[in-house]
Amino acid sequence: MSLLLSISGWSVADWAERFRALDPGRTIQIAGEPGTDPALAEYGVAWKPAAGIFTSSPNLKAIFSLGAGVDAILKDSTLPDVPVVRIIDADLTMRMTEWVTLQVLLHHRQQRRLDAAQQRREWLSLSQWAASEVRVGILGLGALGRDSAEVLSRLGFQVAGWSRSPKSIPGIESFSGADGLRAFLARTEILVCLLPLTPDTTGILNYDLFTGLARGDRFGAPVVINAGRGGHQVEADILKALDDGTLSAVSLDVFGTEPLPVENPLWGHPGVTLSPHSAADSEPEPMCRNIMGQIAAFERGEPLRNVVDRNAGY
Ligand code: NDP
Ligand code: OXD
Repeated sequence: MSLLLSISGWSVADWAERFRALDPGRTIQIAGEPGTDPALAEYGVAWKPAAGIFTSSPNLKAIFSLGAGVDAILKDSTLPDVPVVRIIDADLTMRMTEWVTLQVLLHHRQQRRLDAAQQRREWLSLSQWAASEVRVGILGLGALGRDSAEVLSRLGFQVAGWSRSPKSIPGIESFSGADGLRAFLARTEILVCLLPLTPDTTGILNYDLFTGLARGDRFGAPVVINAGRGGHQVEADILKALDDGTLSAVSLDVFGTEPLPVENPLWGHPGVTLSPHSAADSEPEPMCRNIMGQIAAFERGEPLRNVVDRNAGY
């Protein structure tokens, strides 16, 4: 009854400690450490795992992602044919909803203009429009997109979402599929991306898409907010769109290369608000509880929940 942890970018020792504390009877192994025997592993636990890491584990029953996004796991062509389970957890969802709400309000309340005025010690009186006048559109109405949509709707924004399949969520206008994208964009002033990274969504935040967004007089030009994955955005197109006025501002949490290299022009662009892939951190305590709870249920004979569709890529 062993877990094999393959985690990069975060402290694997901290995660191992949490898992051990929750289930002292279980063997918790760290991939690549001396003495680790991958053949013992029954469950894999992964965040940006090393390619091929689970190929020497013939007894593997499932792989648990430590995040909501599984793109870094699924890109391993040697991944064994076992269920891949992603995180859906109230703690993670609330963190993302906080970040999305923060960014929408930052642009809606023109906070960056006020920050600049403060630097100049200028008492800047701006006229402020109501949330009910602003149309927010969310790409991806899954576990995260839906919660953000509902909270923004409660704040009074006109909210719509775009997903693969149509949704029926009170107060949220639903658009779906390739056919629904243009109409969704045409009514959207603030665009939020909470899509998974798949072959279908790679590069979706590009210049052509930006030109399809609604141009009201409130923001001067549309705003784009991305907390999905860096692979969704074409960074050169974002810079071009900011510079020629196609977009007025962007908030980005994710990047093609992370950490974002110091020489990347996004760092210093006045239209860009950045955070370091921290919109919704996977907090070890609730995530480990979630995974150990799933394993306990699975070992009682219950089905695994939140299993990824490997063909769809999410
Ligand atoms: P879900 O799988 O619950 O939801 C994904 C949504 O995207 C669904 O509504 C799905 O449609 C839609 N979708 C997928 N592919 C397409 C497509 N081709 N066209 C239209 N809609 C599509 O994912 P989560 O909400 O849990 O997470 C979303 C992403 O957020 C993660 O994959 C990850 O990349 C990112 N993330 C980022 C974090 C950060 O800190 N920056 C933290 C956590 C997650 P349908 O409902 O019809 O299936
Ligand atoms: C996730 C992330 O996918 O933190 O959970 O990016």
